[in-house]
Amino acid sequence: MIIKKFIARDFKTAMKQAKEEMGRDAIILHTGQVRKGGLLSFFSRPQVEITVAVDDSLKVSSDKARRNPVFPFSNSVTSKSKPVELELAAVANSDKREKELLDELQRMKQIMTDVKLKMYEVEFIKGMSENVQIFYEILINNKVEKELALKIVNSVEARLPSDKSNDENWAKDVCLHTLQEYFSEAKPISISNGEKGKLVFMVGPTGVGKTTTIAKLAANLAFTEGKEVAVITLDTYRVSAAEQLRTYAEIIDIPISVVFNTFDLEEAIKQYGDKDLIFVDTAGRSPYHDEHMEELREFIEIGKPHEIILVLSVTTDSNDIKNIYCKFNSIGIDKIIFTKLDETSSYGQILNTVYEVEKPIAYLTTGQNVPDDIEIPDPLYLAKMLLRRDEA
Ligand SMILES: Nc1nc2c(ncn2[C@@H]2O[C@H](COP(=O)(O)OP(=O)(O)OP(=O)(O)O)[C@@H](O)[C@H]2O)c(=O)[nH]1
Ligand SMILES: [Mg+2]
Repeated sequence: MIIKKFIARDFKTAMKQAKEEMGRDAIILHTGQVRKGGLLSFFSRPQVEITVAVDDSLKVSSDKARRNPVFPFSNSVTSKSKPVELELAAVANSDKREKELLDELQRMKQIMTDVKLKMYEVEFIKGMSENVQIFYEILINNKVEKELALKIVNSVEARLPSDKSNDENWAKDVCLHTLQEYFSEAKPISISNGEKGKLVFMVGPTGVGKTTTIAKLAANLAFTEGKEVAVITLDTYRVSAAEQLRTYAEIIDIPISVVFNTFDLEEAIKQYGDKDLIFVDTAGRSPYHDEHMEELREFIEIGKPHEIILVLSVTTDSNDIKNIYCKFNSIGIDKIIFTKLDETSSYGQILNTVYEVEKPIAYLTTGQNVPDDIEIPDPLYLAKMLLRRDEA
């Protein structure tokens, strides 16, 4: 990349100079006015300064291209000395170059958008009261996405009475109130009176805590609420996976079936028809593995669950969470469980996800202990978590 400044008495002249020297592909990075140096500079007429950039590799190749234009198919007629393959290679090269150019432009566009967003952010935040600026920092440190954090603090600022803008407690209350509005009421599994055979599928990527969460829920429902619970596992890929659930089932003293195909699934569901709740544990799926997703879809079509719960770990990056959600949502998702809250101090992923996907949270899990480390979060609890400062 070559970057150069051109100064002239007006914009047209500066542009002409730039084009002559840098070529037609040059991009303007900046324009402004300058005065010539020296004692009398203050009284002199301002001049126009433009800063332009050009990709140097592009300049050479485009100059060459202008000197030796490529006419893809004319050579086979006009010149027999050049083999056709050479011409094709030239076309392929020029296509490759064009793609590189487009990629480069795309990258520059992204940089400019980022710079614009940064400038907008600085200006926007500078105009807010100090307490709101502090909350913005807390949200960002909690990994709330920038655009969402800006939206939130903008509402907070608008709601904060002007005579209370320096009152930290007022600002905090308004912030908590605003954040709560981004969360709907938690929707834990509920079993209506007389309802039998409620079928709940637990799905999600590998290792997020599906089996452990089923064990926590089954134990709580059986011990605390006196419900009759059964579990079915479709995770037959690893012997240890079925054994893990079997061990929990034995401790809780509930029946378990290991199911290998859709026929067995139908049978097991019928068998447990008189139970209050049937959990179906599924094998961890890479959402990018179409074959696995298809298999899961078949089980869901046959099972016809009352609820499908997607289990996500808060230790997963927000963008990955969104991709995972999109893939799993093709089989239908009713609720979300976020796990491993004990493994992070930033909870922005939760807000970023529910804001984007608009699905209720059923539970949060906060550790490996079965059955204790599970909670039903209300919106105030979630809002408080997001305003927690990392004391470290
Ligand atoms: N720290 C922490 N660990 C958890 C939590 N929930 C589950 N785990 C741990 O995460 C690991 C994986 O848990 P599993 O329940 O086997 O996860 P899974 O989603 O069933 O995994 P696959 O069946 O392999 O896809 C285990 O070591 C669990 O103890 C949690 O809330 N916090
Ligand atoms: Mg499992």
